[in-house]
Amino acid sequence: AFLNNILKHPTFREGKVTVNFIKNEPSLFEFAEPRNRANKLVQYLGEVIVNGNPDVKTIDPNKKFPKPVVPTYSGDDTYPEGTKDLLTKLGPEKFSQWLKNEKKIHYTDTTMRDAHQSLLATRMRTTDMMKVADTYAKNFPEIFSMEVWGGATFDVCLRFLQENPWERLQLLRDAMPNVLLQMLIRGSNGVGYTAYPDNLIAKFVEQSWETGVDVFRIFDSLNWMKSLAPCIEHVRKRTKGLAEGSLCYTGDILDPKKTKYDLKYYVQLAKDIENAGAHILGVKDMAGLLKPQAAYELISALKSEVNIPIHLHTHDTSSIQAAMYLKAIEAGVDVVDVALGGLSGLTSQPNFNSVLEMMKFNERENPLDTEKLAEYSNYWETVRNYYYPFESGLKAGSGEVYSHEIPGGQYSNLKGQAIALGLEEKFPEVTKMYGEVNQLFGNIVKVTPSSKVVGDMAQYLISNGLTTEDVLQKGDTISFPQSVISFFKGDLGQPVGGFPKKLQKIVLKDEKPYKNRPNAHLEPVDFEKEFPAFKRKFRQGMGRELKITDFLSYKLYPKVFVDAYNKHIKYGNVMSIPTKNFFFGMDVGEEIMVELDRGKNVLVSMVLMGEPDADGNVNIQFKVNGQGRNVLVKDNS
Ligand code: 3PY
Ligand code: ZN
Repeated sequence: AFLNNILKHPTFREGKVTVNFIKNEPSLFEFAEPRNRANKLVQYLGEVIVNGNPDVKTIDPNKKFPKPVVPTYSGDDTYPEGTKDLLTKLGPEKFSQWLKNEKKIHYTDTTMRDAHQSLLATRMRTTDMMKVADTYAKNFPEIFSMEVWGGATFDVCLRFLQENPWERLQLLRDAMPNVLLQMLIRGSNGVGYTAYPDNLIAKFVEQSWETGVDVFRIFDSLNWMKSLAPCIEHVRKRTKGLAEGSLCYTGDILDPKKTKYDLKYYVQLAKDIENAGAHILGVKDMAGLLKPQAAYELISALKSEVNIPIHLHTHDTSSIQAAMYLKAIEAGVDVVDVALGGLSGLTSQPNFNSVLEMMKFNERENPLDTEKLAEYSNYWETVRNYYYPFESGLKAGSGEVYSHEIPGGQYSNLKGQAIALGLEEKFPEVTKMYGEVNQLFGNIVKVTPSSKVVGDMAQYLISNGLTTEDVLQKGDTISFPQSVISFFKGDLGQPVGGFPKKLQKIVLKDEKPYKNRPNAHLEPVDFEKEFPAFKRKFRQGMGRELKITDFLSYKLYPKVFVDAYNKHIKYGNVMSIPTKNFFFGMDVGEEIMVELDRGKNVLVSMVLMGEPDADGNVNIQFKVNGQGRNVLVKDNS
């Protein structure tokens, strides 16, 4: 195919080829190989049929999958004007003032990011989002923003879903051009678990904006301004989007015994965030610890002390967070985060559909079409069936969250990890230990990635039958998890009040900690040199010219990128395989439509499956657009 592209190229045909011809002609690497692509597709399906999707650990053979009903939009093709149009018109500063002056409450819909991150271990696939994205944006242009990107979605897209996160963002942008799209970024840690060089984060922010992000919710996992401020600066300098600098809420400001994170602490942090140039103040209650009365006092204080609008985020792990929203709204909060009913509640956000009902006839009501909204909730509730292997198993709200303080987004992941380590029965002990490790670490802010460090340590102690007391008594004999060592060294920045010195010595042994920004210990990325080298190395297998966004994926997650690249070579683009088939394969006689490329669909049916031969190979017969294709798959069982 490559040779063919050369032979057909006009420069070649005109005989003007120079030494740089191949290097400068990206189109030579765009191969039209539909037959090859269809082969890869059935190869993927065959593997899943015979050996299962390696990401799916438990299968219920009796599980039924009702067909999701996609809601309609009764208007024409044009999109009603929304918040994105307003941002374009006003620019970020004036937009921020507009929001502050709004009387009615505004809503961010987190269904496509935090909701599934917190309920389904982030596994929601782009194809399920794309079925509803455009009509949703048309039916609900009044929405403040759609949180669709960042957090754990970036990693999970590449690592488990074999999707390109940038492609997801681009597709959602195209489908929702009228409303603000929002992402979550972990300050200097970007969308990863440790600090990256400043110039990499700056480029990442710039490309996120170019691809479609408007609202950057920026936080630091230790509430460290030295990590938050540079990221706010990147958004201000490199984009025309909104920098939402966020404080992470932990503890309980009403509890006189919990003095470390009190109202004064949060007010000062909020002022620092405003002074760093944020257009919006985010209050990020990642574990759902903010109680109703505390919310009233916190938001009232912040409203009187800062001049930017306030955007409130929570998780409903305790099941009382709608009450908290009501008090926050009473105190003047500007925007709250909600998830569509079918993906709301428990470790996710409060129920959008119900919060709307709660707000009916309230003086700050922002009325939306609740009947239409119910259709979308129903859609997600039905789609959720496909993701049953990733459910956390949590059945009811839990008051224990106030003692273990596990962020909603971490809970379902931690449960999955515990199962993988054979610790399922011990999960209540893991959560209790999580709370104890937090105290051992000096009561830190816990949100990705600091929360992962606490989780790793808790699991380590439970697996090895150790207590926190053992750590202090015989820590020199313990080989701590790598994330714990890195944390005590300073790789995630400095916690409020510093590290507990004795424990730091025990963990680091002879290694020296540092107190300046992790960036000071990292080499900046040499884009001029590294990007062209990256392109040369990987473009052949991708079958297309590589972009700066691919390079960013690679720099953020080198190993995950290479694994995804190798899978791409083997299976091609699998993102439009229907979710049921992506996770569970196909049944004999089943017929599915798959988009091989934009607008190019193929009809795939599974005809029959043979018995394994002497070498354990199974022959599966498919039809692709009516033509037979055989696939041989080694049965690994
Ligand atoms: C993330 O960083 O992914 C979070 O959702 C933190 O709450
Ligand atoms: Zn969250």
